[in-house]
Amino acid sequence: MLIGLVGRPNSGKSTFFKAATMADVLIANYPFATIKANHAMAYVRIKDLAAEFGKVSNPREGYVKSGWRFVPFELMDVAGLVEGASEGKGLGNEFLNDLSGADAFIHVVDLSGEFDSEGKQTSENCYPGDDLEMIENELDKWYLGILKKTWDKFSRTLEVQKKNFAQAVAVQFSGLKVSEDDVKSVLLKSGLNGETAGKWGEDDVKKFATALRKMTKPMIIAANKVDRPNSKDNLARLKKEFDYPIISCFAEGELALKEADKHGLIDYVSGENGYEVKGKLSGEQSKALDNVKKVMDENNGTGIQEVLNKAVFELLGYLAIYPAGAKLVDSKGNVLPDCFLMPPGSTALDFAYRLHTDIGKGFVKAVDIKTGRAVGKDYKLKQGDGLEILTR
Ligand SMILES: Nc1nc2c(ncn2[C@@H]2O[C@H](COP(=O)(O)OP(=O)(O)O)[C@@H](O)[C@H]2O)c(=O)[nH]1
Ligand SMILES: [Mg+2]
Repeated sequence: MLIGLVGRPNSGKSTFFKAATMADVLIANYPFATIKANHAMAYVRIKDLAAEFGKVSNPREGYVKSGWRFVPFELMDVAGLVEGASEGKGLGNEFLNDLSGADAFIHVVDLSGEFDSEGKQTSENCYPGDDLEMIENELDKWYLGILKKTWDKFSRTLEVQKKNFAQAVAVQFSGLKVSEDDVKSVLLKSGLNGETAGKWGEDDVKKFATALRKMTKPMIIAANKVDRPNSKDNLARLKKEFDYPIISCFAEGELALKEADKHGLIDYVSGENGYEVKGKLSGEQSKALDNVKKVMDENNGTGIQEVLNKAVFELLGYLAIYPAGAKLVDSKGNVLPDCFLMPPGSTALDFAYRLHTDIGKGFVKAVDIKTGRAVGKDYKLKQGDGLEILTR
């Protein structure tokens, strides 16, 4: 699973990315500071299952802190999108390709209104809803461009040869994580008929491209820079005018907290509305952290962890599942070392195969370690399950 950060230049994508991953990236208040896509691990936060058994887990990947388990997934930071990107403007098409592999987008929108659609500072209040529409437009045109490239030939051949439309579109969009089922469900929702694609008008093709984009690149809005003077008004208006999930964020604050935590100055658990001072703070550090705390208090935290959790668990519906032995420990004495993110609808058998093909093949039953109850191969996984798989 891969989630991509999108947004116009200077909205705070790299700051969000660094705060979420603590990877080294260039943060700068000039457009296109980021040129190549960066990939790193970000984390979703769930209850540490070991805590239910009076233990603390020993994650092989990710980490555990104050009873919370942080499970890694891949996050991608890309260059900013500007109007015309789908026609090659800005860093254009090449970087749209970077976005192909994403399962979902976190759209980092700048609430401050202090920068224009190209990320240049202005004295006017630039309404962030315009950025939202611009990005949507560019993404739609990107999808439309792929469809149109071969549409005429493609739709005619399909009709003549009575080929399967959904299958053919999925092939055309290979690499963009578009499945046949996605295409079928878009057709159903939009009332378009794939068998007569050759006769679709321009508007039908557009409508189809947009619906396919929305289905295959679902989006959540990280409304960033909530600390700025115009942000509150802009946020209220955004929430009124758009029906995306919108979460107000303070990426710069999250980054300051993570840095201070890393240097042992404070104890901060991402997702909490607060921190504990551990080390000796200079007057300046103390003041800076106080300012962060003020914004956090108004915003109920920095919002960063909430965005990550919502993107993975709600937008994409993934499930965090622990493989477990009867005593919770593996052969080396590690407590619940693994936790895997499974796609929505996964079953106990899917999970067994995720662990190892042999475990899938030899599946007899699974035991829910919270209840001790045995479940069969068709059992639908539930968020936070711990399962012991018994094999032949
Ligand atoms: N006030 C404020 N500034 C922020 C916040 N997040 C990022 N910035 C600033 O916005 C500018 C652009 O940040 P960057 O992450 O490089 O943006 P990108 O071009 O979208 O990757 C930098 O000066 C950041 O310090 C925030 O939460 N609040
Ligand atoms: Mg950047």
